[in-house]
Amino acid sequence: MASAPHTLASLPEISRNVATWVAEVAALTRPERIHWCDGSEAEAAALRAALVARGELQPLNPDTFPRCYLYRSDPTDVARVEHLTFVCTRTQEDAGPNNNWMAPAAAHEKMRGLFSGCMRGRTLYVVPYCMGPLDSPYARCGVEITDSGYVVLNMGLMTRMGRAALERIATDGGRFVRGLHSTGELDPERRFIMHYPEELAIESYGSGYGGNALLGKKCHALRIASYQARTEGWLAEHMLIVGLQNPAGETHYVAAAFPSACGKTNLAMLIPPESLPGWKIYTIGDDIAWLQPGPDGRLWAINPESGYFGVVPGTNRATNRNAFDMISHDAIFTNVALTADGEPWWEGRKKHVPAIDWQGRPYDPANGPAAHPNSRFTVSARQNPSYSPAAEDPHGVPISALIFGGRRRELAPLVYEARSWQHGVLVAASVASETTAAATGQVGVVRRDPMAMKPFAGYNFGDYFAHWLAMGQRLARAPRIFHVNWFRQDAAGKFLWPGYGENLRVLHWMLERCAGRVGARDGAIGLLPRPEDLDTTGLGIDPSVLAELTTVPPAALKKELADIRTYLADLGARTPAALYSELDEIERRLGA
Ligand code: OXD
Ligand code: MN
Repeated sequence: MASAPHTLASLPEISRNVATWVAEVAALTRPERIHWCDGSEAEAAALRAALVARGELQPLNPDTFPRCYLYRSDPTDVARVEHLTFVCTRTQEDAGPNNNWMAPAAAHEKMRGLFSGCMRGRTLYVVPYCMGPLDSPYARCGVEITDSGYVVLNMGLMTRMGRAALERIATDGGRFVRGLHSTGELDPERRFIMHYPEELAIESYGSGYGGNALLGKKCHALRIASYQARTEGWLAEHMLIVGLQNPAGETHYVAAAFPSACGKTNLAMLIPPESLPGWKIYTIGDDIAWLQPGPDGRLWAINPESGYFGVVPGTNRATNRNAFDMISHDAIFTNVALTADGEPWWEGRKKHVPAIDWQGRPYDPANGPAAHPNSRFTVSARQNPSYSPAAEDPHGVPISALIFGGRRRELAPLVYEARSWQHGVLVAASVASETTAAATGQVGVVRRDPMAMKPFAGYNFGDYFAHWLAMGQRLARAPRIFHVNWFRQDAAGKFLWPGYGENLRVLHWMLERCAGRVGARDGAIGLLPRPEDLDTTGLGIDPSVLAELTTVPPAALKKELADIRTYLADLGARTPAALYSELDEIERRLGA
């Protein structure tokens, strides 16, 4: 698995398979020049300078935000476009009702038309990358061909990019995920994100926005990888990975899946509150986990990424000091506002006021938020004060608990535990959450988002749930499964739980459950903490609020179960019968 010493070879000489594909793409797209990325700092610096000279990047205040840049995307291109994202398997049934589908031949033909001659006058960048530590048996490589310098800079932060990745491709037998990307004309009518899991290929045209254009992230590490993981016996999930060290010095790792913009980055770099002294947090990843059964019967996780592409609004020293410090140097900001002295500004930033909005206009509150609600930062994970060296471990970290959750005003309690792996798979498959600005479309509507993978599973959800069930059978020491909801509100719309660092109290309960040191109440929905099981010292939370947070009104649960049953049935015949048995069991316990 170690890199081959191709140090004397030029980049195009390292892998014949890559070079052949680059030549084919160049013949189709007709670029003015081709640049093979070596991933060096000198290369990134030259590219930043070129983008600044062309007005595509703007340096931010060098005293307060050294080596930080602002990038403004096209105002019609600010989020993932789920309605223009396709999974192109041979049969529509394999993509499932959870994906838009197009037959591979038709999709290739459509994309060929769009890509034909699209890089005339532009540079074609060849971006070899490795998802996961370069020496990890679990890492997988890809090559993105793009005509966007912004994409190259972001891929340089988000992945292990350059010569070493190309060398790994060569030693891996020349196998890699082929990702072809062009910003095209940024015309929403000519924008498609196509995935061909059976061919390990991606084609993306017409968008320069993160999740549509940084192909290593959602397209490769989730959609293609989830498909590949099923055939190879592992899991590619939309999960953060975090290590929690308790005051006694024991460290446990948990992985947590929440839909986009529901606080994964905050949880991954949580700051323990002063009222919980002695805890330490170690971040492994904030968005994606690749999970493998280990020889010891436990589930082991790596973070395939090496950087964060996080939501900016709401970040401040009180909500997430680590994140704030991490983005105050060497960061790329996308679609934030500017202060008069050239600092980035976003809603929730306590200091200063915006002068210029995210579209470059003088700030006027009548135009809406100053920063786009889905404005982002891109930084290397190494800048995170809580970054763990274990993120570089080729074998990953062992997972004690899996956590699922969503953003729900009502119904879902603060936390509960699944009774078994099979029950946990139902809990995960039933996740529902209010939509956020991470994808285009209406915000705040509750939708089902199984395992937080609705936009990212590269195959039929029925098969995906069956794969999850099968994985449990291969794990002698499977992680326990929990569900959380930090977002429960009272009738007046006030959040019942303080969230952020205080979420550690809930994580503490989970770890104590894993160690068999704390009790729970057996409720119909699952195992819930009794008031005395949660450490709420110093929180000043009213007992009635705590009671509300940890109970589910039976009538509402009954309705929810009926809704889940309909949802699963609508997914079709491939939904495993075991999930219906789990629903029957909850209904039986509810006396429904
Ligand atoms: C992301 C997303 O960018 O989930 O991570 O949209
Ligand atoms: Mn995400």
